[in-house]
Amino acid sequence: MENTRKRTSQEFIELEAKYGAHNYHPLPVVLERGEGPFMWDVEGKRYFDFLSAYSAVNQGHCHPKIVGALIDQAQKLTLTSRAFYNSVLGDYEKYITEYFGYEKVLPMNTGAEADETALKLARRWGVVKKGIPNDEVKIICCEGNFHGRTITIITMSNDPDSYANYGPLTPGFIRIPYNNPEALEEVLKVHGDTTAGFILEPIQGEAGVYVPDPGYLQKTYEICKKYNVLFIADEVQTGIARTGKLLACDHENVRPDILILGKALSGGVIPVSAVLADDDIMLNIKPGEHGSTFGGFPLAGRVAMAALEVVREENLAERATYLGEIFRQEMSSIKSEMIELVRGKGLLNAVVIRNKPGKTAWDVCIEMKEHGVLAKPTHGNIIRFAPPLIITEEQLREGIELIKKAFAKFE
Ligand code: IF1
Repeated sequence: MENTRKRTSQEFIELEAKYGAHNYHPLPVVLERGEGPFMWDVEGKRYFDFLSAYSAVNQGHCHPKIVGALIDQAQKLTLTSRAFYNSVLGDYEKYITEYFGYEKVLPMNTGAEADETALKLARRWGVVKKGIPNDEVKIICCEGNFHGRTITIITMSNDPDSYANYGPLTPGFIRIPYNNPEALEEVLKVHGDTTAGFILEPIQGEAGVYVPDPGYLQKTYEICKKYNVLFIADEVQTGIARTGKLLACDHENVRPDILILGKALSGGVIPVSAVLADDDIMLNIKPGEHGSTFGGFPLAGRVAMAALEVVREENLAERATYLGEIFRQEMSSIKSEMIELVRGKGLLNAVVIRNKPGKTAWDVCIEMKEHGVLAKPTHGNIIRFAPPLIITEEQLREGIELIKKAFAKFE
């Protein structure tokens, strides 16, 4: 092993370039410690984390209660597989189903696995309960969606970066415009009899924090009920208090037939995802017909219960609402020709950048990094801002001042 000389950021970046797949283009910063709303790089520089690992770190980095649950369980029993029972899963299943108000939960690990599980549950319900011929089952999805990176999930995408050149995709999907209830009704008039579900993000994250018009969730939910189609909400990114309510669907009092959770379900400590539904949907999958080695393992159960307790104990939804108002107000006050608009809900916000010749959203993110704030562009000209929900008002205002200084560099 090399001597104990501290390696530089550049050395870590070169290591990844040499030995790691090149499936990302990260901002040139190498982080080694996180606490609350902050991360520190290997040179010891502190940053405000305004991405929160795409809303996985809502409870803040290394939350002591969540890490404590992890450490405690890790010293007892980490994994049994579902071949056997364990002393954590039942308590976790009771806790999370009561927490969100559903009869059953199917525990998985990543968001993509939870989305895949939701699609299987919907298709299985469509065949078994709605009587749709197996090869004709359809799922309706939305333009601009992001639900993960598996072959079936990228089939739903209309972003070539997600789906192009991966060979034949999965049949059975119809894509409609987002934020357009009429488009859903039109498709269901034709395909309603063979459609099992409608899957959507209540706010489209990757698309650039696209907040639909008020009433969109309620109207599409009602259309789904009219045609006996399951309303499937992917709250992997918008859930767990991020938008100012426990779930983004709560803003319109819509109760999804299938609820998909991930990311902050574990506070960013280990991958934990979950699909919630009632018996009529959940019990169509029989023993041995779906699963995962780690799905619902004891570590996940303890970590997720701690992460959900933090959401309540620290009033994260209320904080997201109050602090989000401040963020949008302050960002909208910046006089910069690069800022086209500011949009969002709770602490899930985005700034649409008007690129200048030779100056793009990426350059703004690099400048923000220099000023001690980390965020990353999506789709080239949109910067998503999603700090941990535990950030204090004072810290948020300090971070906003740094963001303002970064934008000032382009005037
Ligand atoms: C990457 C995007 C965000 C998600 C929603 C399911 C998943 C995600 C609404 C899948 C995951 C992550 C994936 C990560 C970057 C990030 C992302 F840019 F890719 F699109 F957040 F917007 N549903 N989103 O946002 O969950 O399997 O990742 O646990 O792939 O680069 P996962």
